[in-house]
Amino acid sequence: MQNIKQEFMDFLNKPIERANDRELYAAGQKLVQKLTKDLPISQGNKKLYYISAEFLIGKQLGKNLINLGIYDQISEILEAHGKTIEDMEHTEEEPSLGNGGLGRLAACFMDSAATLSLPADGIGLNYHYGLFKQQFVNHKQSEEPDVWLNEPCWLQNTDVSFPIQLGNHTVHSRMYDLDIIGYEGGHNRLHLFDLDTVNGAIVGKGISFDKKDIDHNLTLFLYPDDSDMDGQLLRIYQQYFMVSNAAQLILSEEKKAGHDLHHLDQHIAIQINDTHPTLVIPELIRLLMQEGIPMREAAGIVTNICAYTNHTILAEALEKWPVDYLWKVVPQLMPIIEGLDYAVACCYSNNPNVAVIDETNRVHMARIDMHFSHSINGVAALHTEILKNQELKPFYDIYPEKFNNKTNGITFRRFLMHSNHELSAYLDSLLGEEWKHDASKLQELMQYYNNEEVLNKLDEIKHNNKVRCAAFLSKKEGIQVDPDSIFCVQVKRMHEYKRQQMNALFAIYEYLQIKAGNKPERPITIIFGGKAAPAYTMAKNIIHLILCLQELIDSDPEVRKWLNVVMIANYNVTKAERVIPACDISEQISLASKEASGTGNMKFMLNGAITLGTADGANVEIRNLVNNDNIYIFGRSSDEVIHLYNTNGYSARSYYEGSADIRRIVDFITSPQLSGIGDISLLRDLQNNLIQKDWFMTLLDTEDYIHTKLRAIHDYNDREKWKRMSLVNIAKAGFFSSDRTIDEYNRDIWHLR
Ligand code: 26V
Repeated sequence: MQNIKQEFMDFLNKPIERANDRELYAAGQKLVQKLTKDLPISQGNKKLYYISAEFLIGKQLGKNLINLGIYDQISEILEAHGKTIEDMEHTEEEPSLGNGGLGRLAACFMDSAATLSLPADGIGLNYHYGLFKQQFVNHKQSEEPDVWLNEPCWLQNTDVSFPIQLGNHTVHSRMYDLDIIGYEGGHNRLHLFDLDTVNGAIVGKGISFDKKDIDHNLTLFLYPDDSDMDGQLLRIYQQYFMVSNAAQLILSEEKKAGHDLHHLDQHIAIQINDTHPTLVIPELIRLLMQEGIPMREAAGIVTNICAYTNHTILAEALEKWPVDYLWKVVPQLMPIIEGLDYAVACCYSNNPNVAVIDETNRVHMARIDMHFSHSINGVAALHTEILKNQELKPFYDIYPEKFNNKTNGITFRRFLMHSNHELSAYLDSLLGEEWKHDASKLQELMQYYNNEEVLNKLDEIKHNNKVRCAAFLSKKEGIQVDPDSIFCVQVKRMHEYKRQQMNALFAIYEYLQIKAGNKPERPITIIFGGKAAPAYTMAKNIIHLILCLQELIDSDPEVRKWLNVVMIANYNVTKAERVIPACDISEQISLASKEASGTGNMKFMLNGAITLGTADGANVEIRNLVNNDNIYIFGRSSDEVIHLYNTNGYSARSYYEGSADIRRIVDFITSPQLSGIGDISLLRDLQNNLIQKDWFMTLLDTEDYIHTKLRAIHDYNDREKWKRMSLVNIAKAGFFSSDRTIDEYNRDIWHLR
């Protein structure tokens, strides 16, 4: 303790009382970096490289202090001098290196692999302006560069650099490293590649820039707009830049270790996180061929090394690049890709659905992954079954042994210990600290199922978190919410399949009820948060509807007392940590079959919220763990939905015309009340889409959703029942620790030990 304090004071170099928040943060960072230097890098016979376009790592200081075991000490030291650890943490900018679930999963996996002392490095890109920063202007989303890279920074400059051929010229990369410190465990690294010539000054209005100016734009943004050819070329440039760096780094480390490249598969494993890093397969083959290994053998080695994770069945995410584009961006890879296509055609020429290059001359990235990896995994049990039996069935027929499930997980260090200190400390007092290393120990909470004192304390903690969240929203977002209302929370990327629009329809339903004099049993607060892809019009229209509703309700004192709709701008990991512990009802309402897993659902459960959801993704596994009594499942099953798609059997209009209730709430979207606030053309587009198209079948489940949500709100008033449900959810959440997930990846795929 004394040591830590002294070191902290040395770095601060002034009395704590006189330091400002920024200085406290800088000293905290230096302390972490000093302690990290003494931690040896995880070692072993075999090493994993986790390649991902996204690493949504969140702020680093608090998490690192927790994992180093000194969070509480630092907190006490600061408090003894009139400061808090929040003062120290809040000035850190959150790295904008991800979009949603896939990127956050990569971050949780890095934390767990380090905690389990598995040798596992991440490889990605250092996006200067991230995805984008979301603001609301005139009830609409607008996008700005997310300027997150500033001093003092966690990234360390290295002198590692590789030549990368981009089209017809060669650039030289630079590697930045970020320490990944496990919880009382190992130490790994995240390698983020960049280009010195990239220049933020080329960004004009919003997030617009010259897409052809590769040397200056390459690592500016994650998922730059790809609605035109230049945008798609830029995506391929980014992907190749990422994986060529990865492949060269891996080979240089292997050579340094003196390993025989013919037996590379004994020493390394590569996990390909969705299709974005797929080109690592031909790139590694190419580099091995340069080392004198014949193509056939090189392809075999690479297949033994690589494993592919699928994160979505949505067609829009299954990347298919035109051959011409690849000839332009990566001509050096095309002979390899053609060779792989030929190898596949030799075996399966009668099966055009598995060809690497299809009849329209597009290269299917996922197909490269599936032929030339030894493992193909989905991210929840239901999702993996859908991959095997529907989406990827032609591949399952060829390679049944490659398919396996790895249900996602989350790190409890961030989503409980850091985000919900009070609950974490209370669990310690009840169960001891073992759950922090063995999350299944949370089950022991079940012994308190009938213990009134424990139930009341858990409820008190939830209420305290709601008060804290309300204060945060008021201070940082200018949003007022009532901590005594029920908090229904839906925070995630904006997408039609996630059906935020259905939640908005519930809000309209309640609004109309209140206007008709039917008050809910308790005031309801509906909290939204999430970004829409800049080119995704319908997702932006949904945001517009939500923001118009927010204003309509807020300006109506009669309704405001009973119903509140709020949308948090620029939802990110930091805001997630504030809102998740405060949630009562966790909204996981995707169209069944479409949400591969979801990981927010796990975070809410762990923090004692009750899931209101469809039988989709990991919701199914949550239900199996807590039983039907402790979750609200509604809506059509994935089998029914898949059948509707296959038979063209869904007609939104028939739901609209068939129910007066649905008609009333859908009609309200273009009511004078809402169009007086918003843009009638956007609201009309959304309404027309719901009635005429509704590709993600909102109206199919809307009535069931409304009834089930009202039942949940009713049950909330049976306080004893609700408290028990909450306890069961916390107790059963242990399965969703990413330590368990990583253990399974290692056991079945990587074999690092
Ligand atoms: C794909 C694409 C395709 C090109 C345009 C930009 C873009 C951006 C992201 C993606 C992939 C999104 C995939 C994703 O985040 N999937 C989520 O992965 C989570 C972790 O496995 C899972 O829990 C969610 O259900 C799934 O939606």
